[in-house]
Amino acid sequence: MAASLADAVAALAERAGEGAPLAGATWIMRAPLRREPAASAYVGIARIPELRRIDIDDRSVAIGACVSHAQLAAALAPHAECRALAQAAGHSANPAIRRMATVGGNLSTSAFAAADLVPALLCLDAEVELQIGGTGERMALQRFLAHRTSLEPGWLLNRVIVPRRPRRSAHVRLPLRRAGDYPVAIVSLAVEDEGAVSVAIGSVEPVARRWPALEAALKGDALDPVRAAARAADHLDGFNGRAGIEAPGWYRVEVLPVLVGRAVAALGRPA
Ligand SMILES: Cc1cc2nc3c(=O)[nH]c(=O)nc-3n(C[C@@H](O)[C@@H](O)[C@H](O)COP(=O)(O)OP(=O)(O)OC[C@H]3O[C@@H](n4cnc5c(N)ncnc54)[C@H](O)[C@@H]3O)c2cc1C
Repeated sequence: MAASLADAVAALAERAGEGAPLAGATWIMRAPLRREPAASAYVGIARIPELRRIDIDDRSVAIGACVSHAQLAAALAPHAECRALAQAAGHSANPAIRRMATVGGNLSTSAFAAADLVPALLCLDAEVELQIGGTGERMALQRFLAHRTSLEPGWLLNRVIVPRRPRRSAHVRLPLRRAGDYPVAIVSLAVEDEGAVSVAIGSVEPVARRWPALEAALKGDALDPVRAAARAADHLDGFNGRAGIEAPGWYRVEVLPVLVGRAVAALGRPA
């Protein structure tokens, strides 16, 4: 169990790619069920004080990688502009998992398409801070998602930075049953006061992503749920839904217009 960030980075470097970080362990503990091999060593990072902090100032919310989903939902409750992220953290999994599961684990698990925090953070234009080969690097979350499987072994995600801007946001997910299921599809949506719209989709394709065609179609729109759903239905062409045990790929794509309508309805009125 590492006591500091420096210790964790050193321990991972020492194992030269044979070791992996262990945070809340809620994903790692199920490796045998997924028939995945365990790493030959794990470096515990959950007790590192700087990875457990949430720092909020006028410009940004900085979230340590080992902040749990439950901690994040509680800390963001008073901050309306981060509502999509608070909802994602507060409605994922179940209460026991939310107490253990961390932000860093959610973003770092490349084989997990249904991660709730990823689309919420994408629609809020989040950036990540990493330790790679002993140096710090900051990059847009979208870029991290594209590169996380090819980073130098031993990398560690330190923090997630969410810029604070006047905006409304919402996170809508569709599980097939009520509790404990991974969502079939996720829509996270943010609307800035001057009309810019961000839409991110999770669980539909192997990796969550923004939906630029719909963002352009909704920009400056008065944002009515029915009209937004119709615009979403006009822009489904670029999606290639993934097949999985909970749902076939075509279904994940077909439910998106309904979820977009629900997300717009969930935004509430402008302040
Ligand atoms: C019953 C159940 C239901 C669930 N439902 C949901 C759900 O509805 N929505 C959802 O989003 N998730 C869900 N999950 C998945 C949940 O495990 C992840 O969301 C969780 O956030 C993973 O975090 P962790 O701290 O437990 O990661 P861990 O299991 O500790 O690690 C996961 C992976 O990330 C790596 N890692 C961890 N931290 C870092 C870091 N800081 N830097 C680099 N790599 C790191 C580890 O090496 C490992 O490869 C569910 C899990 C269970 C067991």
